[in-house]
Amino acid sequence: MRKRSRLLISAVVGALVAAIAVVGLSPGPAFAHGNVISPASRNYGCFIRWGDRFQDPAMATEDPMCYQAWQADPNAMWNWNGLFREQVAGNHQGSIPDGQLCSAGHTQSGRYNAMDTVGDWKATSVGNSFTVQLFDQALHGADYIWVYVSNPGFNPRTQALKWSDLTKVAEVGKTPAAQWIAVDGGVRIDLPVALSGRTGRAMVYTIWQASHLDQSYYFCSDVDFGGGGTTTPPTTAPTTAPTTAPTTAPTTAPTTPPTTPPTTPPSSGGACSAAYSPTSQWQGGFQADVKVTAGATAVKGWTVKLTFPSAATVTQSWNATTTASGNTVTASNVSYNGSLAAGGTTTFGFIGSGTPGTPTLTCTAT
Ligand SMILES: [Cu+2]
Repeated sequence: MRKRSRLLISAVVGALVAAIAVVGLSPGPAFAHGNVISPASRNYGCFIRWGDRFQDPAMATEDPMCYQAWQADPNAMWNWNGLFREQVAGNHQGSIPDGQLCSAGHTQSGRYNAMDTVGDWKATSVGNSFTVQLFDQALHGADYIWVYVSNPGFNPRTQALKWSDLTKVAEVGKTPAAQWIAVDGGVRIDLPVALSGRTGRAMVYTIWQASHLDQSYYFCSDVDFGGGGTTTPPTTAPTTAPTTAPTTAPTTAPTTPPTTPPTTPPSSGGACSAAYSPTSQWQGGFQADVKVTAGATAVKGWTVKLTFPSAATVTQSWNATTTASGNTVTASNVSYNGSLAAGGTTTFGFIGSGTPGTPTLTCTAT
């Protein structure tokens, strides 16, 4: 990436603006993280637009880039706060190949790979002066935050992003979470960016080095500067960025069955096992994935019982039907993921309230 644009970026504003006193915040739990909420990053934008109706077939035509991303891995959106790498030691370019910037170099076993897909992602309309808002659910704070904008001529609809496409336009150094803006569910920091003469589509790329282990976050936000760009027809981008913290969970459970027909179940039952992975935690709630693995023979259905140390409530689940009673959450397969080949796996997830601790799991196959 070039150190500075020679042409069109007239001002580089690295100052952090408001630093509001934060009262009563305690250090965040290790499993919560964050994202750029404005201009919304690719996966956060897909989560906000479609999280409460991610099986709505309208997504395929209204928002095809989100559609391909949801199809590729819905956990990239449910876990919108987990797009990071560890142990990069500041060598961002060396760790992330060109063309993989939006997935942080296929991080997290490839969960976010679809963020790299080239196409017409929904873009946020911005002026030449705009603000990047980074939401930090875990009160990590920052060792530093670097904001880049793609150079004039780069077209995110037809080109994969490379490091050489980027120019740094804003940065902030060591900034503890106590100096960020307190918002619902975490803290936010605002980084002003001031450019000039920009039109059309561009990518904003944000690197957040959290003050938390060696954890580096990478976010692609599609923006549209509007105005006269010959390659830029207007888009149907959302015009209003979220100004408050995101909610931590979609509020409406999916009701539409998936379009993939269930496969014919095998005739005999077998054993299964289940493994629990907490993916996120915040004050008053948590999110977890459970991986179900069939045993030596195929199964045609499964039920996982999670017994927590204290009472558990499920507020949202996906890829399973869940019920909670006392300390126990019972999750059963849905129509499309009950059949597993021998050794086959599937994953379901849920959002719970409270802090019920780590469960013990049993898996029963049918
Ligand atoms: Cu974190």
